[in-house]
Amino acid sequence: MAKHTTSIKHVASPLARQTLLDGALTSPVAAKRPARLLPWLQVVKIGGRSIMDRGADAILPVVDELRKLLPEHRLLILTGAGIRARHIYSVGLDLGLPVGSLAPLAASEAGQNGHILASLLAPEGVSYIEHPTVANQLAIHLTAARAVVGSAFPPYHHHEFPTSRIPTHRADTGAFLLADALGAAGLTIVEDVDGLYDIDPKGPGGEKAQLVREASATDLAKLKGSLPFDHALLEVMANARQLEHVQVVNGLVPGRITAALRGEPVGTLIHTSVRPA
Ligand code: GWN
Ligand code: ATP
Repeated sequence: MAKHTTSIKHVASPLARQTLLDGALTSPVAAKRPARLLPWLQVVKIGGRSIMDRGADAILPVVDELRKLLPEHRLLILTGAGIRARHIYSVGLDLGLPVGSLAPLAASEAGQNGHILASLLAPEGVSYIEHPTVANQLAIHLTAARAVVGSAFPPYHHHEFPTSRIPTHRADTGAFLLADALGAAGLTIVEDVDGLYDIDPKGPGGEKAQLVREASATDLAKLKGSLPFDHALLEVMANARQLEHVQVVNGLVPGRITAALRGEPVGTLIHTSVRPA
């Protein structure tokens, strides 16, 4: 007959017997910089409202530029949501839907925009890949093709933070979280303005707006006023592990995405707190 024991079997692990809630206890084990999974990957986030909603006039030149970049870079192209998400937010809010129900409704537009872009790049072997595929099979897809397209929206669904009625973690935040987690070579955020200005260049008094060439995410987080990206992006940038900066560029000006991927400062560089290893 098997002998029963009441003794506790300890797993040999430095974290086995301590709370995970105390940073002083976990940091000797957890403070190490994570590995770069795809250090050769360039992530490019294409604006939903700023690029995709403009239709052929804006999309086709961007597609042309991305196509020409394929021999030089391996790309994860991520798309944002635009006007249809704004509409669904207003309908959903009117009906009293919680933020966690609104998040996937808006996210589905980011996916639609990705499907559109992927169809246009299909002759180059580029496909739309689903969130679970981005999570688990990105490397094999990028071995088969120079680029793939996905939704930039993070799939928080009912896990979205209820800090506001509009989802706070949108496409810019999702693109950054992915690029940083993968240890990508860079993230370029493509918009319809030359970068970040001191005030909205398309708002009242916008003709006096000054372009900010360089800024830190921590300094920007303290500013009031509108931004051309999610405010939550600045919060996740403050906790970045790999990416030293992102660049916001104007996708309506041919050549800007190409220059940004080559490391040239052609928009606004926003620095995280990460320093070169
Ligand atoms: O549907 O366009 O992925 O890649 O946040 O969830 O709302 O889903 O709820 O793999 O899992 O609409 O169906 O849709 O955009 O997000 O996808 O075609 O479960 O490939 O099924 O995490 O694409 O979609 O919207 O990204 O951003 O089936 Mo779509 Mo999105 Mo497709 Mo995806 Mo959400 Mo899936 Mo998902 Mo849902
Ligand atoms: P999404 O992918 O989430 O739809 P998007 O990339 O399409 O986002 P918008 O939300 O349209 O981007 O943001 C870009 C717009 O932000 C610009 O067209 C500009 O008018 C506006 N904007 C507001 N504040 C600023 C600012 N301080 N500097 C530059 N642009 C600003």
